[in-house]
Amino acid sequence: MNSSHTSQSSPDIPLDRRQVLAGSLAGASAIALGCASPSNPSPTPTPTNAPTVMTTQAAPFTLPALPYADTALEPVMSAKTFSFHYAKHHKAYVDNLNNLVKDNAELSALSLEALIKKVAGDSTKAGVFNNAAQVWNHTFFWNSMRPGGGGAPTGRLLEKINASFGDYEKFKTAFSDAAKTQFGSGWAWLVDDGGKLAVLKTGNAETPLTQGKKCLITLDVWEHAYYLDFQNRRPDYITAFLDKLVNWEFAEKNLG
Ligand code: MN3
Repeated sequence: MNSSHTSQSSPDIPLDRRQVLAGSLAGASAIALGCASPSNPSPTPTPTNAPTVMTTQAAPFTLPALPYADTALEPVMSAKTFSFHYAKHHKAYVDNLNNLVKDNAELSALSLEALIKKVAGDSTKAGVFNNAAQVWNHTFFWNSMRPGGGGAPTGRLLEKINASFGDYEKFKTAFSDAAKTQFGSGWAWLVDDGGKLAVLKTGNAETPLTQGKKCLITLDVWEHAYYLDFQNRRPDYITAFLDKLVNWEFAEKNLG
């Protein structure tokens, strides 16, 4: 645990570094949750709430490559955290989801986003919803950060934040409060709600996708997201996200 701030990569990380780098070079617009191959090209994407992450691919879903190397966010978020949070937690949601829908022709024909919306609120499909939404939320979260990120945005996004919250500092306070006060596991979000930006928090796997809101940025506040690097200090993790990691270019793309 005391090696979590080292910049050295751990030998036990089950990631193909070349694949991760390829994902980084390809850029966020090429991130796919499906299983595109040269012989099975992706269909033309249709507009979604999150066009830079989502595709129209149906099951079986694959774990998308990280948009940067697993060491790229050190020392704030360590490769060791990625070795668990991405390579084990995120992967498990993908595997669980594929197992849950593989014998259901209707559900396995849907894109991830359509699947999430289809089963939301259906108590008989809670397992499908939880795993599908966690696949989507985590992919969105990796893209909500970048090396050298953080600080106030500029341009159109800053204007929208100022118009919606008063100024950037008031936004930071609102976002931090939501992330701190989400009791137990969940997520903090910046969303576009009909042209006005808002901060939300959701529990467990819940996502603003199902509320018809356009997601701009998210922060995972499950303990597995920060315990290796920050132990119990969730407020320090939130501050580090906002000051050093948040990817405002991704948020601006999501504004559309
Ligand atoms: Mn997580």
